[in-house]
Amino acid sequence: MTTAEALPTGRVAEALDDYWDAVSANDAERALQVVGAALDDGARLSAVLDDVVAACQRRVGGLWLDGEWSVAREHAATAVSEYVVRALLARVGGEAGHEPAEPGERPSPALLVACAEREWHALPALVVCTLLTEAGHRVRFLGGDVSTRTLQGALLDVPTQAVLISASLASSLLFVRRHVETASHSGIPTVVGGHGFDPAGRRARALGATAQASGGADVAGVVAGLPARVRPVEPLTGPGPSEAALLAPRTTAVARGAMSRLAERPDAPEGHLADVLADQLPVVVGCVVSGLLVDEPDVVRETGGWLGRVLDSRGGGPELVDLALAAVRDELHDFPTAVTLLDAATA
Ligand code: B12
Repeated sequence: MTTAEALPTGRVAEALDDYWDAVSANDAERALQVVGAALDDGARLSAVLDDVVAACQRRVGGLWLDGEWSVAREHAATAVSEYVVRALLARVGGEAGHEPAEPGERPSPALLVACAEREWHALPALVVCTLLTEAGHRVRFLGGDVSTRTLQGALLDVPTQAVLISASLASSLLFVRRHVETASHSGIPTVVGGHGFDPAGRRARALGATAQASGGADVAGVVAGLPARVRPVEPLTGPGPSEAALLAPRTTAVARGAMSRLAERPDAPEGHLADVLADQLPVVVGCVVSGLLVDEPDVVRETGGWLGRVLDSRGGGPELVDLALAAVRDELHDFPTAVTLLDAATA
């Protein structure tokens, strides 16, 4: 059933408009009332999450990209939506009942949902938790920025059916791989998802994930098709993964070095534009790490396109992206595979 069938025509648009007003006013209670009213009118939970909450977040992202909203406003809006989705999760019975009913009784296996390390985008994973809980699964949400150690601890604490890993950033793939390794070494299958992945599942396969799902619509079916146990993933070998391992701890240093190179130019970016570029370059270098790991120049090509939009709306011309990528390339002179990857991405 589509959203249009679930709600009278125009009702979703109305809910989205009201929700947007509440979110932009940082009024979490009102935002919750809006989605509560839509659900009471017969809207499906998945429709409310996709067509109201996620749609609002996309609008927030567009405003930041266009330079109209600050990161602080983006955070505040996301906090409202997180409040709403946590309330919806509680409404479908989530995060409760993890303890065994009787002392000594072993709880049934749960789905562990975790963001990759350094990944702050927790809301997408929370939406997935809510829909899986509604579908009858026992779900445990570990939150944003989950370290390997935290995941290891959780796997010891909770009998686990599968680990679901969320990555909104294409620069997170190395950290996704660590979660895949951790889970598979305990025999536990993994499902990955989020904007960091390509729809065809190429990156997920390269990282050794058991499966990928696009979101709430297909995740329950993907979980149903998982094997009970998996073998430990094979190590990633070859020049790309080797350079990725060496480069990852130097991401910030490489980004800083590239900024210093740019600063020496007569046409160097200045002021706010330079600050924005300095903020984004570690993400670009992180995408080079990801591209090396999964052997895919597209990861870097996409981040170049995104950087272009960010800089363009802040007064940087298209040539600034080319200059920035060239400065990163120069800074990576000790990483020949990374240089080849960047050349392929910018060809
Ligand atoms: C809000 C937001 C932020 C906030 C996050 C605040 C917070 N507390 O969460 C802040 C301001 C901190 C932020 C920061 C950054 N962000 Co941001 N952010 C967003 C934004 C606008 C919304 C994210 C969101 O809440 N979505 C809502 C959910 C419901 O939507 P969803 O992702 O579509 O979720 C579905 C699917 O993805 C899927 N799914 C997701 N995870 C999983 C997991 C599994 C297992 C499965 C099966 C499915 C699944 O199912 C979900 C439900 O259907 C997105 C843009 C967007 N359109 O989503 C950018 C976006 C994710 N951000 C982006 C970037 C680049 C950044 C920054 C690097 C920018 C910067 N340098 O400042 C930083 C990085 C911070 C970090 N270390 O994580 C890019 C990522 C591009 C990429 N693929 O690499 C995006 C896509 C924006 C863009 N188009 O450029 N961001």
